[in-house]
Amino acid sequence: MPRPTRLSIAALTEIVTGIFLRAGLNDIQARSVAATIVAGERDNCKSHGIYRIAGCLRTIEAGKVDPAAEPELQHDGGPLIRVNAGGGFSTAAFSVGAPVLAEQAAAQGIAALVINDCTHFSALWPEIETLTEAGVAALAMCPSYAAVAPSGGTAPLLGTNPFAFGWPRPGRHPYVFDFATSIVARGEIELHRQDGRTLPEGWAVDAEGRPTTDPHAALAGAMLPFGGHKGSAISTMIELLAGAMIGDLTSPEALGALGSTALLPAHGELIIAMSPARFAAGRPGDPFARAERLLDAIAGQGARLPSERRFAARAAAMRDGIALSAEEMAMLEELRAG
Ligand code: NDP
Ligand code: PYC
Repeated sequence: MPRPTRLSIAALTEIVTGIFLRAGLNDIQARSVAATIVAGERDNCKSHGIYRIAGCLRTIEAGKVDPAAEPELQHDGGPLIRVNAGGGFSTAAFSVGAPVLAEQAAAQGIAALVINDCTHFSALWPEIETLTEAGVAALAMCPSYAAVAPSGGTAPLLGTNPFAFGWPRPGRHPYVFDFATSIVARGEIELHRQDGRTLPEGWAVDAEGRPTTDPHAALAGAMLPFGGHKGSAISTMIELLAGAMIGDLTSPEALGALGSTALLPAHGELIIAMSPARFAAGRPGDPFARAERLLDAIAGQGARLPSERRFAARAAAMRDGIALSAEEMAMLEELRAG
């Protein structure tokens, strides 16, 4: 097996940012999209790492993203903050809204950030970590495009709808989980197809609604929600809260507007931030100390906390660089050459 090439985080960030600037994205979009993709690669979250660059470029070339969009912040001083992404990437809109969200949550106890009219492809944990670093707990969710059959159904309707949560742990990595409400992210199925690997059973059905382990058939058919009716219900909640409630597209509407799963979907996102200090004020016990007792007890049973694998991968990447295969380096070179 050939040895991987190791790139520093800064070097990979420069390459990926350069690709997006050359593709015509303005500074805020190029830098925020590159940062989330490099974070995915750094933390060994391959389904949202450099493999996503090609999809972003296809979507830009198809004219489905406004490369010059400047996110517009709308805030009247209350707990509801809105950023209109103006047809640009969600990452740029989040970078504008996040400081206001964290400040309002700390001041008022709870605040919500609504992002509208954005193209969305990214993992949610980088956003959650921005908020836990500011000392607030956070929930984030968004629709995607119709790719998942509801539990008991047979055809794509719900999105892979990611759901993420973070809790700040002073002096330690935060507690963070971030998962698709389908059994896995669609990106994971696409990576199986790309690498010629069959899928584990129970991930998907084909276009006729029959169980399949063939990634091609799965992509033409429907993915399945995690946890049967429970994942299906959480996914539906995300359609309602982060689609209908925020005045943006649900997953079937997003697919209808885009007309293809080969491009990245446009819809909205909802992020809710809460101050544990404000919620627990006047009650016995420090919420952070109590949380530590619970989390330590979980780990004490030998269970791993979500994101531990990511934090270990991050530590290794910061020490040794990000390991990229020959194929991945060739892909980056091709994308750089345009
Ligand atoms: P995974 O199933 O790989 O992981 C989900 C979560 O569970 C992670 O926080 C992970 O931590 C944790 N976890 C995994 N195994 C264990 C274990 N044994 N014990 C404890 N915790 C565990 O993720 P998905 O494939 O569901 O989703 C991947 C990404 O795709 C997410 O970041 C999501 O935001 C993104 N996504 C984005 C979409 C979009 O529309 N923008 C749509 C769908 C998904 P760890 O990372 O440390 O393993
Ligand atoms: O991996 O399911 C996914 C996904 C859809 C849109 C962005 N990521």
